Amino acid sequence: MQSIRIKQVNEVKISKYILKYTFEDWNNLVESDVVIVGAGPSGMTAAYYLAKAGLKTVIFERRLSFGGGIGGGAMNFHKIVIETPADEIIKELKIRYIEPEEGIFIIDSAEFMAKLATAAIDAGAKIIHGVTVDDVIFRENPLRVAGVAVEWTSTQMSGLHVDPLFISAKAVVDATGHDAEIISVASRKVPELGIAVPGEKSAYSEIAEELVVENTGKVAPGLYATGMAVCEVKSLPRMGPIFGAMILSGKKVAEEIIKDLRNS
Ligand code: 48H
Ligand code: FE2
Repeated sequence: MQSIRIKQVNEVKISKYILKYTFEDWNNLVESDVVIVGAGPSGMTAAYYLAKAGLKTVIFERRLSFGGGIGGGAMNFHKIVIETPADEIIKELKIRYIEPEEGIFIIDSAEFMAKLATAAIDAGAKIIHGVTVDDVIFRENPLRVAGVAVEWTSTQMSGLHVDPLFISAKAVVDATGHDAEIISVASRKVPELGIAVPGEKSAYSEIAEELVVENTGKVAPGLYATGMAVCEVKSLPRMGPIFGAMILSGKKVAEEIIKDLRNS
């Protein structure tokens, strides 16, 4: 058997390449068009459409994985339910499905998260893992959210007080899921934005899906809600393990931001 010749690389070279190209990316991302917080279904769908429209888009994700709640599905079962018209998005991303009845689509959770991530990345979005967003930047005249504060998740977990770095953005998207963490912190620390976070309601799936999509969008200048964060902010019912509204909401928030940034 022929032996495989592997290029020899020493530790210093490995470190230098990682540092050089990481900092190149961060120096570029520090002034982004759009910061999305959370790589769940809504955040990754939004990133796909925003990057496709040519906007410099970054997702900061607290965990070291993609997908948010997708992987957990319902009680860890690996099938995901999507309903029309969200099938247009899964068909665009070439996600395989079963259609047991007209308008209902069953897909695999692993394929769903992998293909959403691939679509966002191929369109040009960056996904940075292991980073938690814990605050916003705001500006007056006119009053607006102008970016975010970021910290390593591991530093946060250590309990040490370490100041964050700041990333500027023309639009910040809260795609953090049930807790609407970014909108909550903005509502608490910048009360003049006038945001209230009443909290989500119990399940009522039939109406919740449409309500989430309808209520997706701007909550304050520069700050947008998508996915389950919309339920938290607009006091809407949850829907349980059905994901059509999450990706339709991600697409809608992207379209709204594209329109707002073109007009400004
Ligand atoms: C960095 C953060 C931060 C932070 C959180 O929960 P997600 O999957 O969010 P959505 O809204 O795209 O999808 C919701 C869906 O998964 C779900 O829970 C549904 C449909 N529930 C219905 C029901 O009735 O229960 O993803 C959010 C992501 C996660 O990956 C978090 O780790 C991440 O955001 N995240 N990342 N900084 N401050 N907070
Ligand atoms: Fe959930």
